[in-house]
Amino acid sequence: MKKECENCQILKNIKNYTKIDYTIALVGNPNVGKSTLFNYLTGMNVRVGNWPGKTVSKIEGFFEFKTPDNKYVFKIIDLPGVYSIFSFTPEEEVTRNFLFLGSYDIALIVLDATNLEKNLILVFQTFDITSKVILALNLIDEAKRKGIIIDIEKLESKLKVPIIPIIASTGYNTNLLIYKALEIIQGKITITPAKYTQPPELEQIIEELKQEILEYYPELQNHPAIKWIILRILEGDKFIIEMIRKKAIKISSSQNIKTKSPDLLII
Ligand SMILES: Nc1nc2c(ncn2[C@@H]2O[C@H](COP(=O)(O)OP(=O)(O)OP(=O)(O)O)[C@@H](O)[C@H]2O)c(=O)[nH]1
Ligand SMILES: [Mg+2]
Repeated sequence: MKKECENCQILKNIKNYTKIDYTIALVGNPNVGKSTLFNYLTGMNVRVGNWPGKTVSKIEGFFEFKTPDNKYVFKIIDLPGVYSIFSFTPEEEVTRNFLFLGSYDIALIVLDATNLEKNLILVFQTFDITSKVILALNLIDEAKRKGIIIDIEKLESKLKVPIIPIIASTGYNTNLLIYKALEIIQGKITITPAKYTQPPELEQIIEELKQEILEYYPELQNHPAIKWIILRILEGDKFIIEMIRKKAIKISSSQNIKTKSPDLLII
């Protein structure tokens, strides 16, 4: 088991800060404890409850994280819970648009340890959009009560992203979670999230379409989410198609792994 940063500290209810150092986007299926984690970190009191679909728009909060050498002000954004980011529902649209176009330094995906498999679609979809990700395996107290054992190291080696077991309702291991997130943001850990492949026929279609699109829109050449963009085009996603037509898709700060620059997106 990984050790917490013993001298690190989360300070909630912060009032006086002059600048925000980093932004975390909270992503996950409905009812996995995103708002519970948000409330624990920020000291706020947004709606939580044991039914899905409580958070319907994005909510911002702030906290400070003290390490032995420094202190950082974090903005954290609680996004609506979604099973996927195809943009079929208003919640999916909010979460998808923020993940793809918004300005954040890391996507923190909250997983339900009692229902892991159901969470993985969203995990892989998020990996397609950004490589700055960390996974929080929440509800491990419930999983233990139900006799569910998860081999975290094996799951980490498959997904190729750090996974931190937490209990959002008590704050257990949240120090370590934020410490690891900070290491990823600051490039101290480089991660390359696992990618899934489509059946070969579809992969070929994706590649052909990609070449065709790049001919007209060469600015998309190095876009890290290019495959995700192509899949959205294949689905007939009007919003994405319109953005490509307007040449409005640029690489946003969360997708730019090497440098921390302002959001480059212009709509
Ligand atoms: N036992 C236990 N319960 C938790 C934990 N984290 C959250 N919960 C409970 O799980 C339920 C759902 O939590 P929320 O924080 O509302 O979940 P959410 O992901 O924000 O849900 P939506 O906004 O609907 O997407 C609540 O009843 C919480 O009290 C945990 O670590 N352990
Ligand atoms: Mg919520």
